[in-house]
Amino acid sequence: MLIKTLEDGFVHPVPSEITPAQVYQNRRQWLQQAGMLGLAAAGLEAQAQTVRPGELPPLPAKVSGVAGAMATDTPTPYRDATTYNNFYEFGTDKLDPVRNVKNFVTSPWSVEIEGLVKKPGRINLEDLLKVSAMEERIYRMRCVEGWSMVMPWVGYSLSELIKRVEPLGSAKFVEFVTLADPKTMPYVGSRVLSWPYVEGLRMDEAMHPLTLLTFGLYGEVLPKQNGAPVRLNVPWKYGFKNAKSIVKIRFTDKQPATAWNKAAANEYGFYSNVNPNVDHPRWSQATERRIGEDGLLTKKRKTLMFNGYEAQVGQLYAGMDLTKNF
Ligand SMILES: Nc1nc2c(c(=O)[nH]1)N[C@H]1C(S)=C(S)[C@@H](COP(=O)(O)O)O[C@H]1N2
Ligand SMILES: [Mo]
Repeated sequence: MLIKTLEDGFVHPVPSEITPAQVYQNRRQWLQQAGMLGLAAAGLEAQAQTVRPGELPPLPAKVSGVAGAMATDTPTPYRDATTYNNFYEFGTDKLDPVRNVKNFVTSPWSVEIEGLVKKPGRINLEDLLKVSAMEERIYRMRCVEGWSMVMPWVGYSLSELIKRVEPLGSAKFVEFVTLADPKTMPYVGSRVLSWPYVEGLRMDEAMHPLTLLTFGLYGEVLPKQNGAPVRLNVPWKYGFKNAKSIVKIRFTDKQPATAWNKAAANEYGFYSNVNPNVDHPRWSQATERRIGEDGLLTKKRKTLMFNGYEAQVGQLYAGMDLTKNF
């Protein structure tokens, strides 16, 4: 296994880092076998908790039953998943978030529900965690920059929360507003993006069972650099749709103005569905480099339509011209 250390940026072998990912992989195989044999859910959960990295508080979850939610790809090693990050509030280098999150305060936390909804209001994180049972999901994640990861998230379908707050019939889109605190996020105020970082989904995308409101990674609460304490994960879209550290969810009748679309509308559309046939104006989107697999001789992978989730989400875009609605 090749690991980039924070200090020197060099890539060297760190054999001790192999273990968590391998153990995790074995655990998943065990879970699949146990599942096929019909073993008790309690036993599965007990097993699930034994192999978390142990760096953060545990967030127990059952294996998701949602169609497509458990990719069989090998999860990206914990170390890579928690050090190679995009979180521009903490800097634009991949290693900046993990270096700079020290003063980021993620507790107490609450999320404001706003706009075209019957039950607006502020929900404390503790209550948000209880809206639905936690599920483990293994998602392929594809960054618009051309790399991908496989992430074992913990959370529940966003639709569970949406049903709870009862959107009005006039609500057509959901907007996600994230924290922008210049005191604890050193790059808020920099001119790379306009802050706060905002993302959005069409209502049917937000209601799709694969759209995950995420609280954990690798069986533990989210590390700060991965968007603690609550973020979004929409696995068939480019990574930038997955707003981190959400503070507001707003229901609207207008397509939200999103951070990357505002920054460069010709490069980042509202939909941002993973599509190997629609190139970014400055580079191809046909292939990807999977983080953790990057040896000198490792071939790039072919990027799949809707990141491999076409069977589950293709019908959401039936009849749309995806070269125009990119
Ligand atoms: N608030 C906020 N959310 C964000 C970003 C960001 O800069 N700020 N970057 C996005 C991008 S480009 C990606 S690829 C993913 C990365 O998530 P990860 O670091 O957990 O892999 O977060 C997304 N969510
Ligand atoms: Mo990204």
